[in-house]
Amino acid sequence: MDGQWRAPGAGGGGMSSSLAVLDLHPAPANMRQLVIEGLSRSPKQLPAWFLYDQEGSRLFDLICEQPEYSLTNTETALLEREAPAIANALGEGTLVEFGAGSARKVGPLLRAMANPAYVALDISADHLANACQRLQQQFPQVPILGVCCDYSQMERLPQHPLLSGTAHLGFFPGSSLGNFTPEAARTLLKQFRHLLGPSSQLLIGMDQPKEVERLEAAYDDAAGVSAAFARNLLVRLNRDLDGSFMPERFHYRARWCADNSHIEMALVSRCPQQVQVADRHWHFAEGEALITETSAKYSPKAFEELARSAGWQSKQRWSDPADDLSLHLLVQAD
Ligand code: AVI
Repeated sequence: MDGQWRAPGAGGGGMSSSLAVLDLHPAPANMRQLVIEGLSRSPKQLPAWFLYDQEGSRLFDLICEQPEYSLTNTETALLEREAPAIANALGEGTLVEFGAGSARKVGPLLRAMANPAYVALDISADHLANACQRLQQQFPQVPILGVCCDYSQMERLPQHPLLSGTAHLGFFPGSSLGNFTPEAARTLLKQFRHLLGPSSQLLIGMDQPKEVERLEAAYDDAAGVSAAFARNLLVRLNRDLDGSFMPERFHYRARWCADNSHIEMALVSRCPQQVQVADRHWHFAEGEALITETSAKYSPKAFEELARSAGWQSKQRWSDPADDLSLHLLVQAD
């Protein structure tokens, strides 16, 4: 393994010896190629992760504070309320969070579990170091490892004392699986199963279908933050791939597609226009959509079926009082 161990903030003093960050140097994605592929499709669609440059991440945090977008607050409250029961069902072991980001959801579990250890996997080295340091200050007794990696491409979890001889307890909150197509979601669930290994468990947060008005408002809030989040994609393409998008020539649309049980978010061209990006010219007809993201909602039954098709079996489920979303605890099916 060509990873590099370092204590984050080395030289800054005050770091606990139970915190380490391992940088596996994930290969940078070929954005140009992905844009060419995405804009050649019909309808045009780009990978959702393009939305998350620095400004996009800031806007997403702001979306989570909008009254219409209750997912984050509901899941956080559910985790806090049910942490003792979840900890009891999980038993002892190492929590492995996939795409930990700022790791703001794991706190209640670390508080409730007996002798927890925590491993955060994320593709952004900066995010990871900051999140791990903040958590270590909050939980000085918990051994923490940050791993900078692309977990979707990883062959195995790194060899490390926190990951050997302990049960692996996967954690994937935030309904992030909903941003994948069902096929890609199945592939990812299989990858989690492979990485976590036999006898592991996976705790995963999934948003559920609800009234169309509520869903569409959650993804098109009155303050316009969701729209700004989508439009920032064009700003990013202009900056990173020498694009010529004029964001004001697109309007934002979020609509529920019942057939796919997903919200589709798109920027819709206000007029016929020609745009240059990734060294090519692209035509947009008036009313033509560029899909920026989809967000699938799974009923408990639909999610359990998806999980089963990826080799996971449902063990327990916790839900908020309105039954808007679920935390599913899965165990390996064989
Ligand atoms: C990250 N993910 C679960 C969000 C969602 O609800 O699908 C992304 C998002 N995009 C716009 N609003 C929220």
